[in-house]
Amino acid sequence: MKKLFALVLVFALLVSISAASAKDVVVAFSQIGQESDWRTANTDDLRNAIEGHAGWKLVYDDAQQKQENQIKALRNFITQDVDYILFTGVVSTGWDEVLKEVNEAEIPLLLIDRIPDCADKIDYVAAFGGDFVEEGRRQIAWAGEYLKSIGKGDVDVNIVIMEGTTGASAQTGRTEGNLKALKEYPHLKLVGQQSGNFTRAEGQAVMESWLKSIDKIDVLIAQNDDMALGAIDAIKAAGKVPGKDIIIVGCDSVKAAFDAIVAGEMNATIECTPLYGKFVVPTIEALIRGEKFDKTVVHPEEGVFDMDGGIDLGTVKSIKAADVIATRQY
Ligand code: GYE
Repeated sequence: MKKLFALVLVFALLVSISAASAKDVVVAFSQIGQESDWRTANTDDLRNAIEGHAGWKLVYDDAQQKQENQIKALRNFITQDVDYILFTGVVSTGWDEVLKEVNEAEIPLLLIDRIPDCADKIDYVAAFGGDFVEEGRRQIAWAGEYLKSIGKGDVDVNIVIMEGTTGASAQTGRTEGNLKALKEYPHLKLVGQQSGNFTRAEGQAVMESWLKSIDKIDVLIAQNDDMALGAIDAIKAAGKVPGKDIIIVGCDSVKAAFDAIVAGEMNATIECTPLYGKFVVPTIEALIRGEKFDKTVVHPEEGVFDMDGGIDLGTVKSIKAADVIATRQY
């Protein structure tokens, strides 16, 4: 018995020595900040995926919405000689130099979420992110098709577009999709277009000022759910009924938006998933095995959720939020 115990002890010791001596895989992540529920879910998901992986370590940097902080973080990652870099840029321009430095340091780069404009000029392994132009198209198409479905397809309707952080690819892409799709629905009249910076507080403030300066607002398109939720507070404070007096379409499909839809205060949300851990982990595992990638671009499949379901947007049909709320992960 004693011998067996000693043997087990030696074995355990050997295992722990080999585990400690194996070099950790260091994955560094330059995150934009924490402006929205989407961003929190994105950070949590990647943190869990990487820290939950045996032998992997996360080096995390929150840039607090500042490009210069992100540039500093990337240079720090290079100095630390991390093994892999995950990157999403607060705005789409101004990354050429620092990402070339990442390339020169031969650190494999994985782009997630907002893809920088210089992507075609640099090397990266893969890019995982939403199809922002399509998301913007879906927002307008949802409003247009919904109005048709309630017999208001040929009534003039006033619409406002609340944009995300100016210059972020999530904003430029969604705005491009919004404006292109508006041409298909000539009864939707654009009466306001302003940034709410992807935050609840700014969404509320912009809606407050619109309600004072614009006579009639029928539809709010908010380029993320947080701004839509802030706007709901402003609409209520102005004595109007969100979801009825003003139709509200958000983007992201975070839990709080599902709650608002089920409560009848918001009409629809276009999904943009923040859950990239399931793409990033297998990619890094494959790189470790020696597999090669060449700028693989993946837009995850995404849905549209609303009060009643059944609105046909061509590429996708909406699903009733109440039917799937229990299955949502973020
Ligand atoms: O929609 C918004 C977030 O880049 C897709 O950023 C992301 C956007 C998301 O703050 O809520």
